[in-house]
Amino acid sequence: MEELYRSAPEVYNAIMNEVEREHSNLELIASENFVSLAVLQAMGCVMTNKYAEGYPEKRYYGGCKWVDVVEKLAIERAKELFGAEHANVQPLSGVPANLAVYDAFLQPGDTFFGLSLSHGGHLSHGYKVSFTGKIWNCIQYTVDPETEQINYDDLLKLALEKKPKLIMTGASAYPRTLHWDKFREICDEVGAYLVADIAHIAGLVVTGEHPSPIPYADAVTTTTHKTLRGPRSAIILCKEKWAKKIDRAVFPGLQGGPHMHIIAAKAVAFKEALSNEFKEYQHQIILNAKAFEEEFKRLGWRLVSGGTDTHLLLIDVKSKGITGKQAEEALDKANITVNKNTIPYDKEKPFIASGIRIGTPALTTRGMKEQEMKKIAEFIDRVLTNIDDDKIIEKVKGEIKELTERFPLYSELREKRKEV
Ligand code: DSN
Repeated sequence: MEELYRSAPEVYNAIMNEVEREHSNLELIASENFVSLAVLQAMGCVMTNKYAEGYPEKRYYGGCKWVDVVEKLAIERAKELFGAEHANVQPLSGVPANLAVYDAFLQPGDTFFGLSLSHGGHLSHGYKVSFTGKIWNCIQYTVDPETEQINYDDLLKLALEKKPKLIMTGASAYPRTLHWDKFREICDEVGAYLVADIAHIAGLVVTGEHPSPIPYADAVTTTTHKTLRGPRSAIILCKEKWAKKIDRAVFPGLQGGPHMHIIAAKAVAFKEALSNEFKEYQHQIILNAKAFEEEFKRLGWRLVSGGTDTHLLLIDVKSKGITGKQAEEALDKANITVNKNTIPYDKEKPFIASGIRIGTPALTTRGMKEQEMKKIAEFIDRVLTNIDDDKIIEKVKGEIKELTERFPLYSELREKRKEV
């Protein structure tokens, strides 16, 4: 970072402050993680300089010999990792990946289904303020009011009535297993494409901790920076018969030049994800989430759907009289980072929300295990049951400092920090 320090000290300083923040906070945002230094180095490489519209060996620019090497590696590793017939590694992020898939399978105005945002879905699954809810006619399905889980019989009834051309599945705040075989049956009943957005659970899927949609879905999208622990980006996987449609939708349909430095970093991350350590890491993510489930229940918190099968939990903080916003702000003061989140049938607006979402991928990367999760659940409980007591919050913050010092993050960067 020496050159950065010399040429843009104010940016260097902000970056180093962020390194310090990541080290000294307990990161519980379920969609975040900490990449390896190898992934970071690839993201900061000279391939950012290169235009490479097209696909390997079929580019619209000269000089693509070495970017072809990394894109082919990323494609082959993605196919191996997911057991997929075809991979497109060019989507810039999750929303563009979803847009490309809709464009491949739908005409403007066609009807598709997506899980409602406040029931765990994502903006790009057809929410009204997203382009995905404007270009296409999206009908949002919901979870069952009793179980707070997807009711596949109700979904079939809705599909028979509305006849969607595509059903988007997957979620951003759904703590339970997604049953791809049941989604497939519903799609077959009405002749719809099945698409799975596994952004949150991709790491769990490739290591067998969650069932894989690959055998069932026509296309699968995923970001690469959540449980998969790669650079901030996305990929699309599909059956060979859809390869051309998907590739054309990504380029030239939606995007121009692919970000080759990020594709290089995806190739690095996919190699890491093929390792045994990654398998153990994903298993620990689940053990840690289960430890949270047990401890939060013991402390008397209501968990949406009663618990978790994945890396995340939704805590209904309104059941103890506080809003998600208040909870997020109080926890922030103690250096615990979470996000407020609506819960199914929430009466609060998304900016206030009745819940918080917490996830274990980032802390598990730091090496924390079940006993640390139990301690952290207790910290959260202490803050949330004393949100107006700054003394208690300050005390918890002190205990968190001790904990984070025992699990250092990015020491290589922090030790070389220069004063600006
Ligand atoms: N923003 C991501 C999340 O937090 O789940 C989804 O894209």
